[in-house]
Amino acid sequence: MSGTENGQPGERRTRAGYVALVGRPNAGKSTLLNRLIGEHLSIVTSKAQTTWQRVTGLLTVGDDQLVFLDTPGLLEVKDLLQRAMLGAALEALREADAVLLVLDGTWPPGPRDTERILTALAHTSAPVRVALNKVDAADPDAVLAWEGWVAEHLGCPVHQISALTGHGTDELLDALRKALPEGPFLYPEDDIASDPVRFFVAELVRETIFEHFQQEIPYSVFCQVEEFREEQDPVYIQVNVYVERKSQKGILIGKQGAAIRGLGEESRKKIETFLGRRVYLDLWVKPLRGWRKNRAHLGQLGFRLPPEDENERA
Ligand SMILES: Nc1nc2c(ncn2[C@@H]2O[C@H](COP(=O)(O)OP(=O)(O)OP(=O)(O)O)[C@@H](O)[C@H]2O)c(=O)[nH]1
Ligand SMILES: [Mg+2]
Repeated sequence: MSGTENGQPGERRTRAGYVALVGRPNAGKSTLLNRLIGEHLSIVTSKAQTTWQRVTGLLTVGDDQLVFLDTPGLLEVKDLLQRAMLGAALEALREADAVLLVLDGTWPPGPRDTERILTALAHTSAPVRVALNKVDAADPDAVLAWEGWVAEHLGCPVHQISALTGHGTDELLDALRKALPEGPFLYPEDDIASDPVRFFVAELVRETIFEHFQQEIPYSVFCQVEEFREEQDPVYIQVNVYVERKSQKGILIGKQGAAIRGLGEESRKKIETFLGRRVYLDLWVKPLRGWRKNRAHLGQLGFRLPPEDENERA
């Protein structure tokens, strides 16, 4: 017997697995992913429903590799885009080796949270860990309410953390490492991301749109890299900015192009920091009528949709 089951003496015993970050919109999932990875990988804004697709962040520490899956918030589905968003969160739960439920300590739990969170967790049999986030700004009554909620529904310990300041995140990471199954690494040790660079570039433009515009505009816009010429200096990047209605094109462009110029400048700076190179950013605003509700458009924009059902009004 060569004794491989328990490893040869001196052989490296590693743990590796997928850790899905799930929770209510705006709970701080993406902030926490970025904190754990140490990079601004997943876009963060003060508005709810910022993340629309799964974002993978890789962290290798010692003999452990964590493949974090940041997901869209568990929301009430009102249109086809939101179906795709919820679908992405549930898919991550089904693939997860461990689940990190992120709770927002600035708001107490409500009856809808209970239903949404428990329905979502029914999609996984993986061990669940709980982070009560935003303790730097939390309301003590909300913290107590969440602790009672977790004791009642999940019966597991609660890690009080602040993804913003880093309070408690080292201890949380230790707990997540212990929840990983034994197995070989899934990615090279130095990698921090597995999504294409084009995805991150488009997301940085979308993040800036969330910051610059109010009301329905952030939720009506999707960005896609159309051209990426990295052999040039500066790198030439064309991003298509799709809007739902023609009237929104005017808002994005602004008086004499002032709004789009500001958007372009700020997005370019973020992309330059991300790529570590000088960038020429070309933003093209294009109407794509009702794309949020259109199965073909969503497919073309890279969203994966669950199969059609009779309630769908596309
Ligand atoms: N005070 C405080 N604010 C936080 C903390 N973590 C996140 N936030 C803020 O909460 C807001 C939402 O953070 P996100 O990371 O985008 O939340 P999310 O859960 O990814 O949201 P969705 O993608 O919309 O589901 C941002 O304004 C963050 O700066 C925290 O620990 N403390
Ligand atoms: Mg997010």
